[in-house]
Amino acid sequence: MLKALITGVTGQDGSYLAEFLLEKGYQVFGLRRRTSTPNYENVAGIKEKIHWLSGDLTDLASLIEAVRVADPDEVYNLGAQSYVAASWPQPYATGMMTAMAVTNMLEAVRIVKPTARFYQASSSEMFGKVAEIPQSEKTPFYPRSPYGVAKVYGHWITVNYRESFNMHACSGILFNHESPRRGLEFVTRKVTDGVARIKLGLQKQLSMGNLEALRDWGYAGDYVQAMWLMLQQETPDDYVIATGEMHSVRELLTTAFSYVGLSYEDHVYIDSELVRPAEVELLVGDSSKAREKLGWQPKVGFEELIHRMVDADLRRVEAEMRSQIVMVN
Ligand code: F7E
Repeated sequence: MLKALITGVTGQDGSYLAEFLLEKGYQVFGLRRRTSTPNYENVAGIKEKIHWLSGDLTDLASLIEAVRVADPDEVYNLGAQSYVAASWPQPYATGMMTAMAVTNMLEAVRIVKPTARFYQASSSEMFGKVAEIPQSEKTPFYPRSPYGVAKVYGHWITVNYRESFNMHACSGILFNHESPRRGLEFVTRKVTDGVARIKLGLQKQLSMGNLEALRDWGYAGDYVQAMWLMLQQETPDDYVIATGEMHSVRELLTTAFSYVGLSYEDHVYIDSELVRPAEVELLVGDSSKAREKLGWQPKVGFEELIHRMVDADLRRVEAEMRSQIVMVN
């Protein structure tokens, strides 16, 4: 039986990947760090099937122990401080968790199980102030946030371990990918949750930042399959994963509000605090290498994705309202 170790397993991508690997018959090990209020919401359906290991990405000894116990064939490094806006007020912590932690994880693998295949969650944020449209594996990086800078480090240290130690290490340059499991602070989920609350009468207004930003939004469930495909190749390499379609935050608002018969202009106001110190204006990926070499392609389009997220948030908020009524009575 193949064994996989996932960091960030309770996050959006980690949970979809764990489900995908369990279905393929893998034994899945999940690294969890100690917190006073653990959150297993995303892995609720598979919590008992995951072998939990305690560790912290900033603590090499704990990672060495985790790799020793799991003895994995594949390691997926998805854990990080992943919210771009939080990386300005916490640049050092972001550097530790998003950049240096990659070295820690690579070191743990190199020391304990150098034959294990390694996946690094790299990001389209590395392209930042884009040098060309669309962005491919050959596009130079120009990060625009402490988060983007940290991800560039993570990418290059992964490439370096591949070239220095001949490790099977891959970097997946994933463009934005969303789902009902996306954290509420990210723009798609913030909007779909806001739409549900406004539709159900719990809220009237929604604060937003830059509505003109353009992103290439795909479905997280499609994207985790690309991670796995990268590690099944004989030769390790780096791949852009994207839909190739670009939409603005304004279009996201129109799509989500109109789906429930509302108009975003009646509810959205701009809060200048939400406008970032340096913005990534436009991202759109060219994933032709992944499509040709991995046979990967996205299945869920933009509209369907946003509609699914609105539906899921309507269901969740309605259920929360019902349980509150039950509690009051
Ligand atoms: O912002 C604009 C914001 O926070 C998207 C992470 O997974 O994808 C994600 O990074 C855009 C930006 O994602 C609001 O200024 C407007 O232009 O959903 P986001 P992100 O920063 O693109 C990449 C690939 C990653 O690697 C990251 O880990 O939307 N925007 N108004 C807003 N964004 C937020 N969050 N909230 C707003 O109110």
